Amino acid sequence: MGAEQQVRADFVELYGAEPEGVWAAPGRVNLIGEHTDYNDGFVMPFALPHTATAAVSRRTDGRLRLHSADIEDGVAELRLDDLTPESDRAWTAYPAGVVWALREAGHPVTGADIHLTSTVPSGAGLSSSAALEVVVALALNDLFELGLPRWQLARLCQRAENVYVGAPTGIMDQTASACCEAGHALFLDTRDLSQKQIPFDLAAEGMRLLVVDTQVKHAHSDGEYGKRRAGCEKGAALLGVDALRDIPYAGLDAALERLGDEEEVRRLVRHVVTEDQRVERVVSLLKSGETRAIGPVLVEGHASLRDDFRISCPELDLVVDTALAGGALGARMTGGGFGGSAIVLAEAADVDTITKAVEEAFAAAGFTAPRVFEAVPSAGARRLA
Ligand code: GAF
Repeated sequence: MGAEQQVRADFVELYGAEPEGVWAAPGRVNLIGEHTDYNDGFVMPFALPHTATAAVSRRTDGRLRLHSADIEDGVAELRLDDLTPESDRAWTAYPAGVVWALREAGHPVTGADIHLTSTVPSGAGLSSSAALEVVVALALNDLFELGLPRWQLARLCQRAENVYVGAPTGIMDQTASACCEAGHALFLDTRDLSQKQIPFDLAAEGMRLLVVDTQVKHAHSDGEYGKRRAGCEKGAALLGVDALRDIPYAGLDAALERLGDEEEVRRLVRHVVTEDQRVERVVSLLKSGETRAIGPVLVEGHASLRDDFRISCPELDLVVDTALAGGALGARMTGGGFGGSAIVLAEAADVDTITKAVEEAFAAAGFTAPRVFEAVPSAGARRLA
């Protein structure tokens, strides 16, 4: 049975009737542009083939029933009027938070039965939470005929995560899940959410992009992410700008000088300003067909996250160092950091050697075996049935 049929059959067994529809929303990999999204900067994610899938029906009685095939928790039954920010620490906070955010914004959602399942690895920095949020938002947008555009669904999902779940994340992951297109990376300006789909078909050029999930679990609500964000906001305030996006690359040295002995803030500012510039360089290299030349830019990005932003970890560094020693074109950590996944850009012919080298290096270091898979830029959120 395919994933769509399975989720439909499970819905019938749980709730005793056919769902009104089935939707899917993907996880993402970020090619470049890390920790720039809450600084009004640039990002460049693409969607994974891995998705959260939801079978959903409307209710009219103010109740929300939630079930996940991936968690042995039974059906959670909630009343819409009782949904309260930061009251739920379980997985249900993501879908419930979306319902809360829609209603808080005045949209007439009167209840739902929802059954979810996901193939996006969780805690791997691949946006499993955003996939859950976006699939629910898209389903409710369709069923209640809310007519909200994708970017606005992404904003509401971000609000669910920031306020209801309590994680101070930016807008990249939800926009990637909602707006990416197959065969493309999404060049997103997080200030005004303007977007460009950049063709990104590595297979056609004899290359591959590997995701290496280090199996080191990360969490965004645990404080370190928030500290980096607060440090960036402090930098912007000290420099008298709305957001670090407003510091041009050419003005970086002068800005760093003005920050004087604020050493930690200086490092954060240097990362964000140089990272925005790296996104622009990658976009222009891809546009001019120089795909292999993005490799060194990815490596620079990793060094900046490791040394200036200080959010890498030994496992991520080992992936990057081993892949580069094995002939990769480029490699870097991806996502929020403190664990999660790295990406490796390589010639197709080198993939097996690099994968083996990374696995052996992990074994030699005594680390848990990593999970390695190829990432193909895939479709964004969609209705399946
Ligand atoms: C996490 C966050 F959710 C994103 O908003 C982004 O800040 C990313 O970390 C770092 O680039 O995925």
